[in-house]
Amino acid sequence: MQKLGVKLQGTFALLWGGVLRTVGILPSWTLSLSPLVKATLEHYYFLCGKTIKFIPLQQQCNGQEDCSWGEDEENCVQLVPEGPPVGVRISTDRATLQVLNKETGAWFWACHDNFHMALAKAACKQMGYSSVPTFSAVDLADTQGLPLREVTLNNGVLQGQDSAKMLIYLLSLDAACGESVKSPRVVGGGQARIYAWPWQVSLQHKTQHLCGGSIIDPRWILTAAHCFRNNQALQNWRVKAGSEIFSTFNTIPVEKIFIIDSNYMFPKDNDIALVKLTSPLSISDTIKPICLPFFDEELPSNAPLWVTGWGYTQQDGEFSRLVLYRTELKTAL
Ligand SMILES: [Ca+2]
Repeated sequence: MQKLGVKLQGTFALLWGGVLRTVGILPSWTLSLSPLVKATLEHYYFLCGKTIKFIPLQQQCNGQEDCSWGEDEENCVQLVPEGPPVGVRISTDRATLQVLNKETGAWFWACHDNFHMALAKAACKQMGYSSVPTFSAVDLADTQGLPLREVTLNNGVLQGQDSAKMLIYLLSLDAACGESVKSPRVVGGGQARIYAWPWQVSLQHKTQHLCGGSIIDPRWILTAAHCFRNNQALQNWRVKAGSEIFSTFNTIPVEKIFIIDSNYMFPKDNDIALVKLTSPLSISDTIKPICLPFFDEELPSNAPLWVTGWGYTQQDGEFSRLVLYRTELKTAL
């Protein structure tokens, strides 16, 4: 293995020198390499583009800038420190809006009085939604001990002011989720159809299936942080949606990957990652978003739980392929 590394270094240095003499322009050298040589180099080395310097591939995304300009750390999994909570949230109880008083840390219901579209858009933007919301008033029989307050806008952030009015508004986000064209789903374990689980995607690393993921938006996939434990370079990842059978055809490159905890070597509470795609998925019968739970969502006792994932199967002892499976669990609440 070590001999191969030494030999490659000599090979690319020789090629590099020859190309430099041939084209005379440093950035053009890669165009002159044969695909085989280029693929071989990329298998062992990372090219610092601005200084035309090779570094061992293991030094890409290792947390240290080994290229003079830090290119080796640019397209990697990004750590997003856990920050303060978003100042608005929607209760699962008829999708009513709550706003956080950041000074006291207490939540209050948003009152419908003087509420307008700019406030609704600001609330959605704070929660990460860009679509245009709709809203209306609704009587709230049970305020669960939270006060009602009119809300105003301050630098794009909703804030409350004292109010004795008793109307609350209902916010409706036009984000269809959790719907499949094949329902109800078959009870028990077995091979799953993508029509029944259209949010299921395959995360592929160097064309190998490594993890499953769920579509939460045409540009975003929810998955586990530990999938990227040893695979932090973005260019090696692609996402396949809309198929229950493993395929590397028509996969989508990854633009960014976010994790919220650097200590994700092993699955734990914060084992969550968000993957942003370079281009949006086309929503169809086989590609649809899953629903995220509301902050106060509680599963009823004995609610069915489903787990879907990819695994190999063998048919007639000859043919092996990676297919989507599902199995049913039971809550123990
Ligand atoms: Ca590095």
